Amino acid sequence: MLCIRITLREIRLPLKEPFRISSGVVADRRILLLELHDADGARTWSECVAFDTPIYSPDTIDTSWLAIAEWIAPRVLGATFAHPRDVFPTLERDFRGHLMPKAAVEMGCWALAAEKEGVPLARLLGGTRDCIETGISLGIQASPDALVQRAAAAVAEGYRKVKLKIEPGRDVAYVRAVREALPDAPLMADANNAYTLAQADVLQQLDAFGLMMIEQPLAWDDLLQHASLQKRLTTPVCLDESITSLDRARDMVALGAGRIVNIKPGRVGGFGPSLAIHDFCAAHGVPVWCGGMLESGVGRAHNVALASLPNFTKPGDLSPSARYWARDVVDPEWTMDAEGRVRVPLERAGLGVTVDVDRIEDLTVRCVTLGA
Ligand code: OSB
Ligand code: MG
Repeated sequence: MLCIRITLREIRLPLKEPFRISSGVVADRRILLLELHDADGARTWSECVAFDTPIYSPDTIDTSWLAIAEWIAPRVLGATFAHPRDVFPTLERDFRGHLMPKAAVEMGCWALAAEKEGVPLARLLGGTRDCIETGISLGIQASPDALVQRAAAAVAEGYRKVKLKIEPGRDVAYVRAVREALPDAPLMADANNAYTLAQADVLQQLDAFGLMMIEQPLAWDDLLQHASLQKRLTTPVCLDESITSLDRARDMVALGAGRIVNIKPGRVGGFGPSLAIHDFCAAHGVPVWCGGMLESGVGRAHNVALASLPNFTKPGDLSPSARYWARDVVDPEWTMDAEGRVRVPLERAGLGVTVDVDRIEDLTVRCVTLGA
């Protein structure tokens, strides 16, 4: 695998409606896309999933742009890797942090290798499924009634898991209202770090609602306090932000800090670390599922490929394109069937969808080409 050129592009893609989590709002999505080329004319795309402010992790669009241009791309461009799994160790050895830009380059290298070898990305990663159950993530709403409406519509559409974003003051009453309206629905909650251990009593009240899991209730980089919390809850804790590497997944299991892992490849530095976490969790009986970062169709292609691996046993946050965008940047757009499943595209090599380069050109606000 030899990548000789990477074009960085920032596009603006307005969300159909703003998405609110406990730490902030995403409205006009600024998206960093990468186009990667090898020496033989193969090319493909990847997406850096950082937001424009550090409301989720320390990475942002602008720090990621800098990190790729200054440090990450120079390590990869013109360097021969026997296998794309060798890219992450090189980046990890030389640079601290900047996991999302590392992931964007590393995942692009996997997709480039898939193109070159003529295999679907999902198969190069070791995926075995041909369709994946889909969950929806519902942002914080203005009232419990508004949330009930959204959740009921999602269940009617076929979604197999409904995730309710919560924060202090918009938690127990909101979740109770949804549970009363939808007694049998597969529900979960995601707090994006909005609580402290001192508020464990509120989280304990959520045990009454039969949630599949509660995602990242405490600090974004914490494991120890989550372990204390998990001991006090019957609902499984699922970690998202805190799992930034295989080591953190090992620590989670060793400490009992959670029982389920949300794997977002962008958060852990790419597919290599994602596969390692997937395999470790499988060996320890810990289910995983694929989270989302309000990606364009390019990032979704990478997530769908990863989620086709066997231990992704819970529905992924893989909503269809039309939920977020008036029009996506891939053809065909991502869709979901009436049973809430997204199909893994296995007919074609690489991403399995066509990237609409003309549309991306129209949406581009900044562009630079690195390499030959
Ligand atoms: O914690 O999973 C999260 C969106 C923004 C920030 C954090 C999260 C999310 C989501 C979106 O849940 C899931 C999706 O892309 O559909
Ligand atoms: Mg989350």
